[in-house]
Amino acid sequence: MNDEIMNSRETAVEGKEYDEAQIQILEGLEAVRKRPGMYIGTTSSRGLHHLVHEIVDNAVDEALAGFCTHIKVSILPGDVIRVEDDGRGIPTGTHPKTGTSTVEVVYTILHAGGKFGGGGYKVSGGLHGVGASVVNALSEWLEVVVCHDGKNLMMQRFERGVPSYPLKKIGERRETGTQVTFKPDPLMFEDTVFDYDTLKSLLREAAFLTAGLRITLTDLRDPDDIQTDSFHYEGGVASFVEYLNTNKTVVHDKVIFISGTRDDASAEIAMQYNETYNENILSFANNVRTTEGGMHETGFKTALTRVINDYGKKKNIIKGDDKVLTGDDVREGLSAVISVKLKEPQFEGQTKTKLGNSEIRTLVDSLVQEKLSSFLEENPAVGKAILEKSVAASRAREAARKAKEATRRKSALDSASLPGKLADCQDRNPENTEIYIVEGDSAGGSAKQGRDRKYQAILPLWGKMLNVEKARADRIYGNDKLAPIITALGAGIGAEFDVEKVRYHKVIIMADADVDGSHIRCLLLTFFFRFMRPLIEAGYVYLAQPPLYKIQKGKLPPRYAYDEKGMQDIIRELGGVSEDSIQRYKGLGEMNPEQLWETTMDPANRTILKVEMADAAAADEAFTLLMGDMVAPRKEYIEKHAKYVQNLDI
Ligand code: 1YM
Repeated sequence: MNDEIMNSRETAVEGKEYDEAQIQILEGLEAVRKRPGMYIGTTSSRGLHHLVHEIVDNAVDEALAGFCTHIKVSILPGDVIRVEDDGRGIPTGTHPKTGTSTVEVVYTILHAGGKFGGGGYKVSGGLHGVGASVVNALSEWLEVVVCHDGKNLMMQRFERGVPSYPLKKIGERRETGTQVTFKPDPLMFEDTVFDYDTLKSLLREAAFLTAGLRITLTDLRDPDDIQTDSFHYEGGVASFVEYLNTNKTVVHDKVIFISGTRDDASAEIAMQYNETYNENILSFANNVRTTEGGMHETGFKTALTRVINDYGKKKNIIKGDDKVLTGDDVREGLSAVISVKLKEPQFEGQTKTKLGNSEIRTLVDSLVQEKLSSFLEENPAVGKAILEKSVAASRAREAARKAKEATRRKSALDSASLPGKLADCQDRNPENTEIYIVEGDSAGGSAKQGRDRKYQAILPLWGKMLNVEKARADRIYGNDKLAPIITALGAGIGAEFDVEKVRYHKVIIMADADVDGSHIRCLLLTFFFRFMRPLIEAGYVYLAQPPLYKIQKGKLPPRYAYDEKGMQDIIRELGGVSEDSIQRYKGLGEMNPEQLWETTMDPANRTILKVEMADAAAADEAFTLLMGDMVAPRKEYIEKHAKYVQNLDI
């Protein structure tokens, strides 16, 4: 390497400044070779193919500047790459700052790119905007052949980034242009074999992104099997979308095209719906694919959802009570290409393929808002077709969601851990449904037989409950008595509890009208209060009121009383009854299914008490008093109020 420095030095204009500049260049190239990943993202096959992209990018820029019409890429034997263009040719004159040729500057100074060669800004191409010098540093050798003046054919060779000799004349030529040939350094890459198809799609993409440019790819590695492809699209990104929709039935004939520029940034968007259910949005920043999306995609998606919804409402295609179309709805069957160009792209994300510049979101959003809205106004048939497609997507999604929920209910049912089996109802709309949490297995059996299975679910519980006041949330979760309640309600517990997800808007505790029943009620209410408080706040918790007495006089229909006074009233009403006509229920289990339905479950006859939380603090105190550690006051309270819950003012 020292020899090469010496060689270069011989060509120096003169003096110290030149030496220092040369040393800096060598240090720069050395840095690239030390940490190639920092400059090209990866040294995998992707990084290898990216080298081609970097060189092609310079030629594409020349095409964008309006001087180049055809780029040829060849894979030569030995996996050597050659890129040629018919542009102006890289300037060959002496660069004032370094005293070397501009060609050498472009190929040896990091980030040289468009900062050289005269004034005008050039967007930084390539994944990281690194340019030709990085490709040079990572190549075993690289040769540039240039005709810039339409007379002299100039050439320079580099080995691992270092000039083998200064730019020199090798002949004469009338046509201007640049030819770069390089062999990626096997010391720098995991693999140096090029994949034809990868290059093919990369170059096809580049051709789509630069309307009118022709790009040809030829594989000359095997003389018996020469492959070649040529890409040339007058329509640019619109052609790209047509290509994405090849072999698909399209919803509207013409691709919608939107473009605009603001400050230093520009955007081109093409979109067309097809009859599939897939979304295919490709985005690019400075011709580099942004697979992780970013601000340009976000701007597009946000504006698209807004514009389609607004249009649908305005044209009455989305009716008043229809759901708002989601992003997924409006993107179903959409093929789109978003291509933005900007001065200083910020690439973020795991693979550095996510555009971070927020000014681009605003640009794309306002372009889509303005131009797509007016397009839809001007093309009502297209607007209608798109809206109908989106509304259909929305309906399908809603149906799918319901189906999924139904299977989820099923799996809750299947759960082997349920101590009492949940008998679910048929209706899936929580607003219509109720669940009876029933004390005891026999009462559970009667309730299952007596219920209206369309909207009434039954969850029998047996045994004594855990004293929830003392239990922590994690123990509650594992508790085999409470777990089925949590599962059946389907809304989680504690901080995670989501009242929106509750599967029944009436949760009815049905327990005996005795002290044990009171205990169960108290435990359940404590549980709801502690771990599902919004359930009480929403007014979803109720207490069933089973009768205490049945009064049957002769052939008259039976009458039911819920307390002593009620019984006396009925007896008086009936003009007195015999002792035998009065039955005192000891428990819910004593009632047959018909009786249970008639007295306690039939909305037409039953009385259920809504558990209200007028004063949450007071309720909390009462629960603590009743269920906490202080046994004496609890005992006293329970003895005083057999049906205390009603007296608790909750
Ligand atoms: C096969 C790769 O690099 N072509 C190419 C590069 C340049 C120009 C033309 C060019 C640019 C400008 C003026 C300008 C570059 N020039 C420079 C720099 N093909 C390939 N074709 N004249 C010619 O940007 O003003 C960098 S790239 F910096 F020297 F101008």
